[in-house]
Amino acid sequence: MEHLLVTGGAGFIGANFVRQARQRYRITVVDKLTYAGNRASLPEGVEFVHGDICEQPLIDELVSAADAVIHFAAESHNDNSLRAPEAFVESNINGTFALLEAVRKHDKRLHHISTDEVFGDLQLDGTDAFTETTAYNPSSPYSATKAGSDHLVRAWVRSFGVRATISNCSNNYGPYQHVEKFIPRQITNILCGAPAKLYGTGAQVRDWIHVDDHNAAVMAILERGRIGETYNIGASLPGDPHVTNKEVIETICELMGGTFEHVADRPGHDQRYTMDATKIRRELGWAPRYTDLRAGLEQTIEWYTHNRWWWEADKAGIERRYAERGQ
Ligand code: NAD
Ligand code: TDX
Repeated sequence: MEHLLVTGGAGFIGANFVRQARQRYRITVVDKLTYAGNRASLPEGVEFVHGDICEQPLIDELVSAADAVIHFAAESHNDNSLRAPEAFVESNINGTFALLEAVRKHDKRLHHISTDEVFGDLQLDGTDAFTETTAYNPSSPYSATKAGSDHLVRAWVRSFGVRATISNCSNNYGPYQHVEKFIPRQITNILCGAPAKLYGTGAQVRDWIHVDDHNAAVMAILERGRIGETYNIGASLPGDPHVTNKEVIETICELMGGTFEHVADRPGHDQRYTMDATKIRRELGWAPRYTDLRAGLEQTIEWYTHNRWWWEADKAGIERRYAERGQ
């Protein structure tokens, strides 16, 4: 494998992946540049195609020229999926379908990036975690479309012998994440002199992982994963204490000298995600390098502080939309 086609490479995780993978591979990025895509997140010199993964002829041509496809492209924000779900069905389901047809036709390797949210949520006071065999039970339009895309990938593996793998990862944080998402929204609020905004009570739990750890796991699966398999990716270990949204926001406020306020809760808000990533640790020898969330947050705060040029143009519009919903 020498040449990777990276879908959604101008988004948060995709751009960080390209930065990591370009040392070892020739890379072509295809990205629609929705509000979430930003060419400035990509390093100079990466081949870039401005296009939609739903366009079958374009995708066919790009897939035929590559050795493998890493599929990040998706509508990714739960809150948007509650307001306008159509684009989620289109990009996440139809887009994955178009890619699957192309990799089937040209017999190319595919790695499909998915989320822990396909499993639904867990009770706040429990100690259980999602494994690769947990039944799918998505809550939001976003997670339902990601679940649908995972099912399509599995069906194309079984029915047509497509050489694909899937990973389901927990919440990512790090540089180049859009300011609509939880951690960058709070950091940039404080940088703008506004309070951080906590949905509801903030008792909800997410299993935070640094984006570089996620991408190192993706690389391990691409290079050593077993075809047809699904791998959970998450940084916490069984028995680790749960980290609530309120604790994350308090840490950010403490590190930055800011304050926070409670705002309207998200309808249907998933309570807790906890990943059991034993399989990828055991089979592929992957382990996260960022095991201290506070240190990872400090580094992320530093990045947003020194890269205002990257996020400032998006900030006011995003906050206006949140304000319309009391958030
Ligand atoms: P993002 O919203 O930052 O980036 C998505 C990118 O895909 C953007 O550049 C956008 O322009 C592009 N895109 C969207 N629709 C497209 C289309 N039809 N054709 C071509 N390009 C299109 O998202 P992200 O946070 O980087 O997430 C990337 C992937 O990882 C998604 O599949 C998401 O479901 C998954 N994921 C994200 C997280 C997380 O915490 N952010 C966790 C687990 C899994
Ligand atoms: O301002 C906020 N205040 C707040 O309390 C925002 C934007 C969010 N929240 C809460 C909601 C969630 O409990 O923080 C938590 C994280 O919210 P998001 O960043 O919107 O992430 P989440 O909905 O958990 O989904 C994320 O992880 C899984 C990604 O956006 C998905 O793409 C990924 O699949």
